[in-house]
Amino acid sequence: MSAALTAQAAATDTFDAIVIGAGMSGLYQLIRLRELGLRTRVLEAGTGVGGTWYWNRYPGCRFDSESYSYGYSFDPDLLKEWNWTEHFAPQPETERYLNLVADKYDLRRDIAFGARVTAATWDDADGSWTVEMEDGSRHRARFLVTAIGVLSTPTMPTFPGIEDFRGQSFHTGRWPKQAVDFAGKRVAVIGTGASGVQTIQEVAKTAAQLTVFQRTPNWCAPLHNGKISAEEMAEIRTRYDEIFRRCQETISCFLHTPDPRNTFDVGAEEREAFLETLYAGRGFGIWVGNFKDMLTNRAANDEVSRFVAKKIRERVKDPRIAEMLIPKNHGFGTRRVPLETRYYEVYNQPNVTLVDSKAAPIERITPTGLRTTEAEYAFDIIVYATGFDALRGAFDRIEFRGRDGVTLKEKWQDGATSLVGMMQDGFPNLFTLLGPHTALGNIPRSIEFNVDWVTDLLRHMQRHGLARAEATPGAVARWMDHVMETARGQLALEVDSWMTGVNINVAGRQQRIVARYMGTAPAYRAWATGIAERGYDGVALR
Ligand code: N01
Repeated sequence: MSAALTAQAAATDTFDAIVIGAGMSGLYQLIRLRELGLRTRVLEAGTGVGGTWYWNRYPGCRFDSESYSYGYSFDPDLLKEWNWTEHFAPQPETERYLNLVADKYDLRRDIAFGARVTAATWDDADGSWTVEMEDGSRHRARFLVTAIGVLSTPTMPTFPGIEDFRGQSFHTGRWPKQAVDFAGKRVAVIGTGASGVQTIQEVAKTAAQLTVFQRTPNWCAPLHNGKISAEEMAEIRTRYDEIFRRCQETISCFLHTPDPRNTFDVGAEEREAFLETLYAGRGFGIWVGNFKDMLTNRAANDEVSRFVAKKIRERVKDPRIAEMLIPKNHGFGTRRVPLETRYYEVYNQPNVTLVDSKAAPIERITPTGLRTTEAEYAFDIIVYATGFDALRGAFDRIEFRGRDGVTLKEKWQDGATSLVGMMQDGFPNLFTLLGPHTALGNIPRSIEFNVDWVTDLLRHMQRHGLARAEATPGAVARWMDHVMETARGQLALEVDSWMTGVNINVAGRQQRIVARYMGTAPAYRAWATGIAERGYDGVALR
Protein backbone atom coordinates (compact mmCIF):
# COMPACT_ATOMS: atom_id res chain seq x y z
CA MET A 1 0.00 0.00 0.00
CA SER A 2 1.33 3.48 -0.77
CA ALA A 3 2.34 5.82 2.02
CA ALA A 4 -0.39 8.15 0.83
CA LEU A 5 -3.02 5.63 1.86
CA THR A 6 -1.63 4.58 5.24
CA ALA A 7 -0.73 7.98 6.67
CA GLN A 8 -4.13 8.57 8.24
CA ALA A 9 -4.90 5.15 9.56
CA ALA A 10 -3.64 5.79 13.12
CA ALA A 11 -6.49 7.82 14.69
CA THR A 12 -9.54 5.78 15.72
CA ASP A 13 -12.08 7.73 13.72
CA THR A 14 -9.88 7.97 10.66
CA PHE A 15 -10.06 5.41 7.90
CA ASP A 16 -8.59 4.90 4.49
CA ALA A 17 -12.06 4.61 3.04
CA ILE A 18 -15.63 5.22 4.13
CA VAL A 19 -18.55 3.57 2.39
CA ILE A 20 -22.03 4.99 2.97
CA GLY A 21 -24.60 2.18 2.94
CA ALA A 22 -24.55 -1.57 3.64
CA GLY A 23 -26.84 -2.75 0.87
CA MET A 24 -25.73 -4.92 -2.01
CA SER A 25 -23.22 -2.38 -3.29
CA GLY A 26 -21.81 -1.38 0.10
CA LEU A 27 -21.23 -4.98 1.17
CA TYR A 28 -19.43 -5.88 -2.04
CA GLN A 29 -17.41 -2.66 -1.97
CA LEU A 30 -16.25 -3.48 1.57
CA ILE A 31 -15.06 -6.91 0.47
CA ARG A 32 -13.06 -5.38 -2.39
CA LEU A 33 -11.58 -2.55 -0.30
CA ARG A 34 -10.36 -5.05 2.26
CA GLU A 35 -8.56 -6.88 -0.54
CA LEU A 36 -6.67 -3.65 -1.22
CA GLY A 37 -5.67 -3.53 2.44
CA LEU A 38 -7.67 -0.35 3.02
CA ARG A 39 -9.00 0.27 6.51
CA THR A 40 -12.65 0.77 5.74
CA ARG A 41 -15.72 1.77 7.69
CA VAL A 42 -19.22 1.28 6.33
CA LEU A 43 -21.82 3.69 7.74
CA GLU A 44 -25.34 2.29 7.58
CA ALA A 45 -28.49 4.09 8.74
CA GLY A 46 -30.43 0.85 9.28
CA THR A 47 -29.86 -1.69 12.03
CA GLY A 48 -29.01 -4.49 9.62
CA VAL A 49 -27.47 -5.15 6.23
CA GLY A 50 -29.45 -5.36 3.00
CA GLY A 51 -30.34 -1.81 1.91
CA THR A 52 -33.40 -2.14 -0.34
CA TRP A 53 -33.97 -5.64 1.04
CA TYR A 54 -33.75 -4.37 4.59
CA TRP A 55 -36.15 -1.43 4.27
CA ASN A 56 -38.74 -2.82 1.83
CA ARG A 57 -40.40 -5.58 3.85
CA TYR A 58 -43.95 -4.83 2.77
CA PRO A 59 -46.26 -7.79 2.16
CA GLY A 60 -45.57 -9.45 -1.17
CA CYS A 61 -42.22 -7.73 -1.74
CA ARG A 62 -40.06 -9.86 -4.04
CA PHE A 63 -37.66 -9.78 -7.00
CA ASP A 64 -38.79 -8.99 -10.49
CA SER A 65 -35.44 -10.34 -11.75
CA GLU A 66 -34.88 -14.10 -11.82
CA SER A 67 -33.26 -14.91 -8.46
CA TYR A 68 -30.27 -16.75 -9.97
CA SER A 69 -29.51 -13.75 -12.22
CA TYR A 70 -29.71 -11.34 -9.27
CA GLY A 71 -27.36 -12.76 -6.61
CA TYR A 72 -23.66 -11.92 -6.45
CA SER A 73 -21.59 -13.68 -9.08
CA PHE A 74 -18.11 -13.02 -7.70
CA ASP A 75 -17.78 -15.92 -5.27
CA PRO A 76 -18.02 -19.48 -6.67
CA ASP A 77 -18.35 -20.89 -3.13
CA LEU A 78 -21.31 -18.66 -2.40
CA LEU A 79 -22.95 -19.82 -5.62
CA LYS A 80 -22.41 -23.44 -4.52
CA GLU A 81 -23.69 -22.82 -1.03
CA TRP A 82 -26.83 -20.75 -1.59
CA ASN A 83 -30.17 -22.19 -2.74
CA TRP A 84 -32.86 -19.94 -4.18
CA THR A 85 -36.27 -21.38 -3.42
CA GLU A 86 -38.34 -19.39 -5.93
CA HIS A 87 -37.70 -18.06 -9.42
CA PHE A 88 -38.41 -14.61 -7.97
CA ALA A 89 -37.34 -14.66 -4.35
CA PRO A 90 -39.44 -12.97 -1.68
CA GLN A 91 -37.83 -10.21 0.42
CA PRO A 92 -37.18 -12.35 3.54
CA GLU A 93 -35.12 -14.78 1.48
CA THR A 94 -33.02 -12.00 -0.04
CA GLU A 95 -32.47 -10.44 3.34
CA ARG A 96 -31.30 -13.84 4.63
CA TYR A 97 -28.99 -14.16 1.64
CA LEU A 98 -27.37 -10.79 2.27
CA ASN A 99 -26.97 -11.63 5.96
CA LEU A 100 -25.25 -14.86 4.95
CA VAL A 101 -22.82 -12.83 2.82
CA ALA A 102 -22.18 -10.50 5.76
CA ASP A 103 -21.49 -13.52 8.02
CA LYS A 104 -19.36 -15.41 5.54
CA TYR A 105 -17.04 -12.46 5.04
CA ASP A 106 -17.30 -11.25 8.64
CA LEU A 107 -18.38 -7.87 7.31
CA ARG A 108 -20.21 -6.55 10.38
CA ARG A 109 -16.99 -5.77 12.25
CA ASP A 110 -16.43 -2.93 9.76
CA ILE A 111 -20.01 -1.67 9.67
CA ALA A 112 -21.51 0.92 12.02
CA PHE A 113 -25.28 0.43 12.17
CA GLY A 114 -27.79 3.12 13.07
CA ALA A 115 -25.27 5.54 11.59
CA ARG A 116 -26.89 8.15 9.36
CA VAL A 117 -24.56 10.44 7.43
CA THR A 118 -25.70 14.05 7.15
CA ALA A 119 -22.71 15.77 5.52
CA ALA A 120 -19.36 15.09 3.90
CA THR A 121 -16.82 17.83 3.32
CA TRP A 122 -13.62 17.63 1.28
CA ASP A 123 -10.55 19.15 2.92
CA ASP A 124 -8.30 20.07 0.05
CA ALA A 125 -5.22 20.83 2.15
CA ASP A 126 -5.41 17.47 3.87
CA GLY A 127 -6.78 15.52 0.91
CA SER A 128 -9.51 13.79 2.87
CA TRP A 129 -13.24 13.72 3.47
CA THR A 130 -14.79 14.57 6.83
CA VAL A 131 -18.07 12.76 7.24
CA GLU A 132 -20.58 14.08 9.75
CA MET A 133 -23.16 11.87 11.38
CA GLU A 134 -26.66 12.62 12.65
CA ASP A 135 -25.43 12.12 16.25
CA GLY A 136 -22.78 14.79 15.77
CA SER A 137 -19.81 12.43 15.52
CA ARG A 138 -17.32 12.67 12.65
CA HIS A 139 -15.11 10.36 10.67
CA ARG A 140 -12.34 11.08 8.22
CA ALA A 141 -11.16 9.14 5.23
CA ARG A 142 -9.18 9.74 2.08
CA PHE A 143 -11.76 7.93 -0.05
CA LEU A 144 -15.53 8.21 0.16
CA VAL A 145 -17.79 5.75 -1.65
CA THR A 146 -21.55 6.23 -1.78
CA ALA A 147 -23.55 3.01 -1.86
CA ILE A 148 -26.81 4.78 -1.08
CA GLY A 149 -29.08 3.21 -3.66
CA VAL A 150 -31.29 4.41 -6.45
CA LEU A 151 -34.69 4.05 -4.79
CA SER A 152 -33.89 4.58 -1.13
CA THR A 153 -35.51 7.90 -0.21
CA PRO A 154 -39.23 7.25 0.30
CA THR A 155 -41.60 10.09 -0.46
CA MET A 156 -44.89 10.75 1.23
CA PRO A 157 -47.76 12.64 -0.37
CA THR A 158 -48.14 16.25 0.63
CA PHE A 159 -51.80 15.83 1.71
CA PRO A 160 -52.68 17.61 4.94
CA GLY A 161 -53.66 15.56 7.97
CA ILE A 162 -51.25 12.61 7.60
CA GLU A 163 -50.10 13.01 11.21
CA ASP A 164 -53.69 13.05 12.49
CA PHE A 165 -54.60 9.55 11.32
CA ARG A 166 -55.45 7.40 14.36
CA GLY A 167 -55.09 4.00 12.67
CA GLN A 168 -51.86 2.39 11.50
CA SER A 169 -50.06 3.77 8.47
CA PHE A 170 -46.92 2.67 6.67
CA HIS A 171 -44.83 3.58 3.66
CA THR A 172 -43.85 0.46 1.69
CA GLY A 173 -40.21 1.55 1.72
CA ARG A 174 -40.13 1.87 5.54
CA TRP A 175 -42.08 -1.19 6.54
CA PRO A 176 -41.84 -2.30 10.19
CA LYS A 177 -40.07 -5.53 11.13
CA GLN A 178 -43.08 -6.92 12.96
CA ALA A 179 -45.76 -8.41 10.73
CA VAL A 180 -48.84 -6.28 10.07
CA ASP A 181 -52.11 -8.15 10.34
CA PHE A 182 -54.66 -7.12 7.73
CA ALA A 183 -57.27 -9.74 8.61
CA GLY A 184 -60.66 -8.16 9.19
CA LYS A 185 -59.29 -4.65 8.59
CA ARG A 186 -60.35 -1.82 6.31
CA VAL A 187 -57.23 -1.02 4.33
CA ALA A 188 -56.32 1.74 1.90
CA VAL A 189 -53.41 1.45 -0.51
CA ILE A 190 -52.37 4.71 -2.15
CA GLY A 191 -50.24 4.20 -5.26
CA THR A 192 -50.12 1.55 -7.96
CA GLY A 193 -46.45 1.33 -8.98
CA ALA A 194 -44.43 -1.87 -8.57
CA SER A 195 -44.59 -1.64 -4.75
CA GLY A 196 -48.33 -0.91 -4.72
CA VAL A 197 -49.11 -3.78 -7.09
CA GLN A 198 -47.16 -6.30 -5.00
CA THR A 199 -48.78 -5.02 -1.81
CA ILE A 200 -52.33 -4.95 -3.21
CA GLN A 201 -52.31 -8.52 -4.49
CA GLU A 202 -51.11 -9.74 -1.07
CA VAL A 203 -53.29 -7.57 1.19
CA ALA A 204 -56.40 -8.44 -0.85
CA LYS A 205 -56.06 -12.02 0.40
CA THR A 206 -56.90 -11.15 4.02
CA ALA A 207 -58.25 -7.61 4.36
CA ALA A 208 -61.95 -7.24 5.09
CA GLN A 209 -62.03 -4.32 2.66
CA LEU A 210 -59.26 -3.05 0.45
CA THR A 211 -59.62 0.30 -1.28
CA VAL A 212 -56.99 1.09 -3.90
CA PHE A 213 -56.39 4.75 -4.75
CA GLN A 214 -54.98 4.78 -8.25
CA ARG A 215 -53.93 8.07 -9.80
CA THR A 216 -52.23 6.70 -12.92
CA PRO A 217 -52.71 3.09 -13.99
CA ASN A 218 -49.54 1.22 -14.95
CA TRP A 219 -49.16 -1.51 -17.54
CA CYS A 220 -48.54 -4.64 -15.49
CA ALA A 221 -47.53 -8.05 -16.81
CA PRO A 222 -47.54 -11.54 -15.27
CA LEU A 223 -44.50 -12.58 -13.23
CA HIS A 224 -45.12 -16.34 -13.52
CA ASN A 225 -43.21 -17.13 -10.38
CA GLY A 226 -42.70 -20.71 -9.26
CA LYS A 227 -40.89 -22.75 -6.63
CA ILE A 228 -37.42 -24.06 -7.40
CA SER A 229 -37.00 -27.70 -6.42
CA ALA A 230 -33.68 -29.07 -5.14
CA GLU A 231 -33.13 -30.81 -8.49
CA GLU A 232 -33.89 -27.64 -10.41
CA MET A 233 -31.53 -25.63 -8.22
CA ALA A 234 -28.79 -28.20 -8.85
CA GLU A 235 -29.37 -27.80 -12.58
CA ILE A 236 -29.36 -23.99 -12.34
CA ARG A 237 -26.06 -24.19 -10.47
CA THR A 238 -24.43 -25.97 -13.39
CA ARG A 239 -25.48 -23.05 -15.60
CA TYR A 240 -24.23 -20.13 -13.50
CA ASP A 241 -21.40 -19.32 -15.92
CA GLU A 242 -23.86 -19.25 -18.79
CA ILE A 243 -26.42 -17.21 -16.80
CA PHE A 244 -23.94 -14.51 -15.82
CA ARG A 245 -22.41 -14.45 -19.31
CA ARG A 246 -25.89 -13.90 -20.72
CA CYS A 247 -26.46 -11.02 -18.26
CA GLN A 248 -23.28 -9.38 -19.54
CA GLU A 249 -24.54 -9.55 -23.12
CA THR A 250 -28.11 -8.33 -22.73
CA ILE A 251 -29.11 -4.66 -22.91
CA SER A 252 -29.98 -4.24 -19.23
CA CYS A 253 -28.32 -7.28 -17.63
CA PHE A 254 -31.54 -9.30 -17.39
CA LEU A 255 -31.81 -12.77 -18.89
CA HIS A 256 -34.16 -11.13 -21.41
CA THR A 257 -33.08 -8.93 -24.28
CA PRO A 258 -34.93 -7.43 -27.27
CA ASP A 259 -35.92 -9.60 -30.16
CA PRO A 260 -33.79 -8.61 -33.19
CA ARG A 261 -36.92 -8.09 -35.32
CA ASN A 262 -38.96 -4.92 -35.64
CA THR A 263 -42.67 -5.19 -34.80
CA PHE A 264 -43.89 -4.89 -38.37
CA ASP A 265 -41.23 -7.18 -39.85
CA VAL A 266 -43.66 -10.00 -39.13
CA GLY A 267 -47.32 -10.54 -40.05
CA ALA A 268 -50.18 -9.89 -37.63
CA GLU A 269 -50.66 -13.55 -36.78
CA GLU A 270 -47.00 -14.19 -36.04
CA ARG A 271 -46.82 -10.98 -34.03
CA GLU A 272 -49.79 -11.98 -31.90
CA ALA A 273 -48.32 -15.43 -31.30
CA PHE A 274 -45.01 -13.89 -30.27
CA LEU A 275 -46.75 -11.55 -27.81
CA GLU A 276 -48.75 -14.48 -26.41
CA THR A 277 -45.47 -16.35 -25.80
CA LEU A 278 -43.97 -13.35 -24.03
CA TYR A 279 -47.08 -12.83 -21.90
CA ALA A 280 -46.98 -16.49 -20.86
CA GLY A 281 -43.27 -16.33 -20.10
CA ARG A 282 -41.44 -15.57 -16.85
CA GLY A 283 -40.34 -12.14 -15.74
CA PHE A 284 -39.55 -9.13 -17.86
CA GLY A 285 -39.72 -10.89 -21.26
CA ILE A 286 -42.66 -8.86 -22.52
CA TRP A 287 -40.95 -5.61 -21.53
CA VAL A 288 -37.28 -6.24 -22.14
CA GLY A 289 -37.51 -9.13 -24.62
CA ASN A 290 -40.06 -7.61 -26.99
CA PHE A 291 -39.56 -6.42 -30.60
CA LYS A 292 -36.55 -4.16 -30.69
CA ASP A 293 -38.47 -1.04 -31.81
CA MET A 294 -41.14 -1.34 -29.12
CA LEU A 295 -39.82 1.55 -27.01
CA THR A 296 -38.91 3.90 -29.87
CA ASN A 297 -41.59 3.40 -32.54
CA ARG A 298 -45.02 4.69 -31.55
CA ALA A 299 -46.98 2.40 -33.86
CA ALA A 300 -44.99 -0.60 -32.60
CA ASN A 301 -45.61 0.45 -29.04
CA ASP A 302 -49.34 0.85 -29.75
CA GLU A 303 -49.45 -2.76 -30.94
CA VAL A 304 -48.10 -4.09 -27.65
CA SER A 305 -50.31 -1.73 -25.62
CA ARG A 306 -53.34 -2.97 -27.55
CA PHE A 307 -52.34 -6.57 -26.82
CA VAL A 308 -51.88 -6.01 -23.08
CA ALA A 309 -55.10 -3.96 -22.86
CA LYS A 310 -56.92 -6.94 -24.38
CA LYS A 311 -55.46 -9.16 -21.65
CA ILE A 312 -56.61 -6.76 -18.93
CA ARG A 313 -60.14 -6.72 -20.40
CA GLU A 314 -60.14 -10.53 -20.42
CA ARG A 315 -59.00 -10.72 -16.82
CA VAL A 316 -61.18 -8.07 -15.18
CA LYS A 317 -64.88 -8.92 -15.13
CA ASP A 318 -66.32 -5.42 -14.77
CA PRO A 319 -65.62 -3.54 -18.04
CA ARG A 320 -65.71 -0.20 -16.23
CA ILE A 321 -62.97 -1.32 -13.80
CA ALA A 322 -60.98 -2.84 -16.67
CA GLU A 323 -61.00 0.53 -18.47
CA MET A 324 -59.85 2.25 -15.28
CA LEU A 325 -56.91 -0.15 -15.10
CA ILE A 326 -55.80 0.38 -18.70
CA PRO A 327 -53.31 3.24 -19.03
CA LYS A 328 -54.42 5.90 -21.49
CA ASN A 329 -51.63 8.45 -21.09
CA HIS A 330 -48.61 6.27 -21.86
CA GLY A 331 -47.71 3.23 -23.88
CA PHE A 332 -46.62 -0.16 -22.63
CA GLY A 333 -43.12 -0.21 -21.15
CA THR A 334 -42.57 3.54 -21.19
CA ARG A 335 -42.75 3.40 -17.39
CA ARG A 336 -41.35 0.59 -15.25
CA VAL A 337 -43.66 -2.40 -15.80
CA PRO A 338 -44.81 -3.84 -12.45
CA LEU A 339 -44.82 -7.63 -12.57
CA GLU A 340 -47.85 -9.23 -10.99
CA THR A 341 -49.43 -12.44 -9.82
CA ARG A 342 -53.21 -12.39 -10.24
CA TYR A 343 -53.17 -8.61 -9.72
CA TYR A 344 -55.96 -7.90 -12.17
CA GLU A 345 -58.12 -10.69 -10.71
CA VAL A 346 -57.98 -8.90 -7.35
CA TYR A 347 -60.45 -6.39 -8.78
CA ASN A 348 -62.98 -9.21 -9.29
CA GLN A 349 -63.07 -9.79 -5.54
CA PRO A 350 -66.02 -8.38 -3.58
CA ASN A 351 -63.70 -7.01 -0.86
CA VAL A 352 -61.70 -4.80 -3.27
CA THR A 353 -62.64 -1.35 -4.59
CA LEU A 354 -60.69 0.74 -7.10
CA VAL A 355 -60.91 4.53 -6.78
CA ASP A 356 -59.72 6.87 -9.51
CA SER A 357 -57.78 9.42 -7.53
CA LYS A 358 -57.09 11.53 -10.58
CA ALA A 359 -60.82 12.07 -11.15
CA ALA A 360 -61.42 12.53 -7.41
CA PRO A 361 -58.12 13.60 -5.82
CA ILE A 362 -57.39 12.87 -2.19
CA GLU A 363 -57.95 16.14 -0.33
CA ARG A 364 -56.76 15.17 3.11
CA ILE A 365 -56.08 12.37 5.53
CA THR A 366 -58.54 12.48 8.41
CA PRO A 367 -58.23 10.96 11.91
CA THR A 368 -60.41 8.06 10.74
CA GLY A 369 -59.44 7.65 7.09
CA LEU A 370 -59.31 10.03 4.16
CA ARG A 371 -61.41 12.40 2.14
CA THR A 372 -61.40 12.81 -1.61
CA THR A 373 -63.13 15.57 -3.52
CA GLU A 374 -66.09 13.20 -3.81
CA ALA A 375 -66.30 11.00 -0.73
CA GLU A 376 -65.17 10.28 2.82
CA TYR A 377 -63.62 6.86 3.66
CA ALA A 378 -62.92 5.13 6.99
CA PHE A 379 -59.83 2.93 7.35
CA ASP A 380 -57.93 0.98 9.99
CA ILE A 381 -54.71 0.92 7.97
CA ILE A 382 -53.34 3.24 5.26
CA VAL A 383 -50.46 2.02 3.11
CA TYR A 384 -48.49 4.65 1.25
CA ALA A 385 -47.05 2.96 -1.84
CA THR A 386 -46.11 6.40 -3.09
CA GLY A 387 -42.57 5.74 -4.25
CA PHE A 388 -39.21 7.37 -3.86
CA ASP A 389 -37.24 10.49 -4.64
CA ALA A 390 -35.37 8.32 -7.10
CA LEU A 391 -31.81 8.48 -8.33
CA ARG A 392 -30.64 11.68 -6.68
CA GLY A 393 -32.88 11.95 -3.61
CA ALA A 394 -30.38 10.01 -1.50
CA PHE A 395 -27.61 12.37 -2.65
CA ASP A 396 -29.62 15.46 -1.80
CA ARG A 397 -30.13 14.28 1.77
CA ILE A 398 -26.38 14.43 2.43
CA GLU A 399 -24.56 17.74 2.12
CA PHE A 400 -21.55 16.76 0.00
CA ARG A 401 -19.23 19.77 -0.14
CA GLY A 402 -16.45 19.55 -2.70
CA ARG A 403 -13.11 21.17 -3.46
CA ASP A 404 -14.46 24.68 -4.15
CA GLY A 405 -16.91 24.72 -1.25
CA VAL A 406 -19.82 24.04 -3.59
CA THR A 407 -22.30 21.33 -2.59
CA LEU A 408 -23.28 18.53 -4.93
CA LYS A 409 -26.88 19.70 -4.65
CA GLU A 410 -25.88 23.17 -5.85
CA LYS A 411 -23.74 21.73 -8.61
CA TRP A 412 -26.67 19.58 -9.75
CA GLN A 413 -29.18 22.43 -9.58
CA ASP A 414 -29.77 22.29 -13.34
CA GLY A 415 -29.52 18.51 -13.49
CA ALA A 416 -27.06 15.92 -12.25
CA THR A 417 -23.82 15.42 -14.17
CA SER A 418 -21.04 12.90 -13.69
CA LEU A 419 -18.37 10.82 -15.30
CA VAL A 420 -20.01 7.42 -15.93
CA GLY A 421 -22.26 8.15 -12.96
CA MET A 422 -19.41 7.32 -10.60
CA MET A 423 -17.23 10.45 -10.36
CA GLN A 424 -17.85 14.19 -10.18
CA ASP A 425 -15.56 17.02 -11.19
CA GLY A 426 -14.88 19.22 -8.16
CA PHE A 427 -15.32 16.27 -5.78
CA PRO A 428 -11.99 14.45 -5.50
CA ASN A 429 -11.93 10.88 -4.21
CA LEU A 430 -15.71 10.66 -4.16
CA PHE A 431 -17.06 7.54 -5.88
CA THR A 432 -20.82 7.36 -6.42
CA LEU A 433 -21.57 3.70 -7.09
CA LEU A 434 -25.13 3.94 -8.38
CA GLY A 435 -24.97 7.63 -9.10
CA PRO A 436 -27.10 9.33 -11.73
CA HIS A 437 -26.42 7.99 -15.24
CA THR A 438 -24.93 4.65 -14.31
CA ALA A 439 -26.51 1.66 -16.06
CA LEU A 440 -29.43 0.30 -14.02
CA GLY A 441 -31.49 -2.72 -15.18
CA ASN A 442 -30.71 -5.88 -13.22
CA ILE A 443 -28.93 -3.84 -10.60
CA PRO A 444 -26.54 -6.33 -8.94
CA ARG A 445 -24.84 -6.87 -12.28
CA SER A 446 -24.25 -3.10 -12.51
CA ILE A 447 -23.16 -3.05 -8.87
CA GLU A 448 -20.50 -5.67 -9.40
CA PHE A 449 -19.16 -3.84 -12.44
CA ASN A 450 -19.14 -0.44 -10.73
CA VAL A 451 -17.53 -1.69 -7.52
CA ASP A 452 -14.83 -3.45 -9.55
CA TRP A 453 -14.25 -0.28 -11.59
CA VAL A 454 -13.77 1.83 -8.46
CA THR A 455 -11.57 -0.87 -6.89
CA ASP A 456 -9.39 -1.06 -10.00
CA LEU A 457 -8.93 2.71 -9.96
CA LEU A 458 -7.88 2.62 -6.28
CA ARG A 459 -5.49 -0.25 -7.02
CA HIS A 460 -4.01 1.79 -9.85
CA MET A 461 -3.52 4.68 -7.43
CA GLN A 462 -1.84 2.43 -4.89
CA ARG A 463 0.55 1.06 -7.49
CA HIS A 464 1.53 4.52 -8.66
CA GLY A 465 1.64 6.21 -5.24
CA LEU A 466 -1.27 8.52 -6.10
CA ALA A 467 -3.51 10.14 -3.51
CA ARG A 468 -6.21 11.98 -5.49
CA ALA A 469 -8.57 11.15 -8.31
CA GLU A 470 -11.04 13.61 -9.80
CA ALA A 471 -13.06 13.59 -13.00
CA THR A 472 -12.06 16.32 -15.44
CA PRO A 473 -14.79 18.71 -16.65
CA GLY A 474 -14.03 17.71 -20.25
CA ALA A 475 -14.56 14.01 -19.54
CA VAL A 476 -17.81 14.81 -17.70
CA ALA A 477 -19.02 16.89 -20.66
CA ARG A 478 -18.20 14.09 -23.15
CA TRP A 479 -19.99 11.51 -21.00
CA MET A 480 -23.06 13.74 -20.59
CA ASP A 481 -23.19 14.29 -24.37
CA HIS A 482 -23.24 10.53 -24.76
CA VAL A 483 -25.98 10.19 -22.11
CA MET A 484 -28.15 12.72 -24.00
CA GLU A 485 -27.41 11.03 -27.31
CA THR A 486 -28.58 7.61 -26.07
CA ALA A 487 -31.83 9.14 -24.79
CA ARG A 488 -32.83 10.51 -28.20
CA GLY A 489 -36.05 9.06 -29.62
CA GLN A 490 -37.05 7.08 -26.52
CA LEU A 491 -40.80 7.14 -25.92
CA ALA A 492 -40.18 6.87 -22.16
CA LEU A 493 -39.04 10.49 -22.16
CA GLU A 494 -42.58 11.61 -22.99
CA VAL A 495 -43.95 10.22 -19.72
CA ASP A 496 -43.80 11.36 -16.09
CA SER A 497 -42.20 8.77 -13.83
CA TRP A 498 -39.27 8.37 -11.48
CA MET A 499 -37.34 7.26 -14.54
CA THR A 500 -37.71 10.75 -16.02
CA GLY A 501 -36.99 12.41 -12.69
CA VAL A 502 -40.59 13.42 -11.93
CA ASN A 503 -42.01 13.19 -8.41
CA ILE A 504 -45.05 15.28 -7.66
CA ASN A 505 -44.34 15.12 -3.92
CA VAL A 506 -40.89 16.73 -4.09
CA ALA A 507 -40.27 20.39 -4.84
CA GLY A 508 -38.21 20.85 -7.97
CA ARG A 509 -39.02 17.42 -9.45
CA GLN A 510 -41.83 18.42 -11.78
CA GLN A 511 -39.86 18.68 -15.03
CA ARG A 512 -39.02 15.61 -17.10
CA ILE A 513 -35.29 15.13 -17.55
CA VAL A 514 -32.90 12.49 -18.82
CA ALA A 515 -32.45 11.13 -15.31
CA ARG A 516 -30.78 7.81 -16.10
CA TYR A 517 -28.47 6.29 -18.67
CA MET A 518 -30.69 5.02 -21.48
CA GLY A 519 -28.04 3.29 -23.58
CA THR A 520 -27.27 -0.39 -23.18
CA ALA A 521 -25.34 -1.90 -20.29
CA PRO A 522 -22.60 -3.20 -22.64
CA ALA A 523 -22.22 0.34 -24.07
CA TYR A 524 -21.99 1.74 -20.55
CA ARG A 525 -19.36 -0.79 -19.55
CA ALA A 526 -17.39 -0.17 -22.77
CA TRP A 527 -17.24 3.55 -21.98
CA ALA A 528 -16.13 3.02 -18.36
CA THR A 529 -13.66 0.27 -19.29
CA GLY A 530 -12.24 2.50 -22.03
CA ILE A 531 -11.42 5.15 -19.44
CA ALA A 532 -9.48 2.59 -17.38
CA GLU A 533 -7.76 1.05 -20.39
CA ARG A 534 -6.52 4.45 -21.51
CA GLY A 535 -4.80 4.92 -18.14
CA TYR A 536 -7.78 6.73 -16.60
CA ASP A 537 -8.17 9.19 -19.38
CA GLY A 538 -10.56 11.87 -18.10
CA VAL A 539 -9.57 11.34 -14.46
CA ALA A 540 -7.04 13.80 -13.04
CA LEU A 541 -4.68 11.74 -10.84
CA ARG A 542 -1.98 13.00 -8.56
O1 N01 B 1 -43.08 3.80 -6.71
P1 N01 B 1 -43.67 4.45 -8.06
P2 N01 B 1 -42.90 2.26 -6.31
N1 N01 B 1 -51.36 10.97 -4.57
O2 N01 B 1 -43.08 5.80 -8.12
C1 N01 B 1 -48.63 7.20 -6.60
C2 N01 B 1 -38.66 -0.44 -7.87
N2 N01 B 1 -39.35 -1.56 -7.27
O3 N01 B 1 -42.38 2.22 -4.93
O4 N01 B 1 -48.14 7.41 -11.13
C3 N01 B 1 -51.76 9.87 -5.19
O5 N01 B 1 -43.49 3.56 -9.21
C4 N01 B 1 -48.11 7.31 -8.00
O6 N01 B 1 -49.07 7.84 -8.87
P3 N01 B 1 -48.61 8.55 -10.27
C5 N01 B 1 -39.10 -0.33 -9.32
O7 N01 B 1 -38.03 0.09 -10.11
C6 N01 B 1 -38.91 -2.79 -7.60
O8 N01 B 1 -44.10 1.48 -6.63
O9 N01 B 1 -47.49 9.48 -9.90
N3 N01 B 1 -50.94 8.94 -5.67
C7 N01 B 1 -47.76 5.86 -8.27
O10 N01 B 1 -48.89 5.11 -8.60
C8 N01 B 1 -40.18 0.69 -9.25
O11 N01 B 1 -40.46 1.32 -10.48
C9 N01 B 1 -39.55 -3.88 -7.13
O12 N01 B 1 -49.81 9.22 -10.76
C10 N01 B 1 -49.63 9.16 -5.50
C11 N01 B 1 -47.23 5.39 -6.92
O13 N01 B 1 -47.77 6.27 -5.96
C12 N01 B 1 -39.62 1.62 -8.21
O14 N01 B 1 -39.05 0.75 -7.24
C13 N01 B 1 -40.64 -3.75 -6.31
C14 N01 B 1 -49.14 10.31 -4.86
C15 N01 B 1 -45.72 5.44 -6.84
O15 N01 B 1 -45.22 4.52 -7.76
C16 N01 B 1 -40.62 2.50 -7.53
O16 N01 B 1 -41.79 1.76 -7.29
C17 N01 B 1 -41.07 -2.48 -5.97
C18 N01 B 1 -50.05 11.23 -4.40
N4 N01 B 1 -49.64 12.37 -3.80
C19 N01 B 1 -40.42 -1.39 -6.46
N5 N01 B 1 -47.80 10.25 -4.85
C20 N01 B 1 -39.06 -5.22 -7.54
O17 N01 B 1 -38.06 -5.43 -8.18
C21 N01 B 1 -47.46 9.12 -5.48
N6 N01 B 1 -48.57 8.45 -5.88
C22 N01 B 1 -39.83 -6.34 -7.18
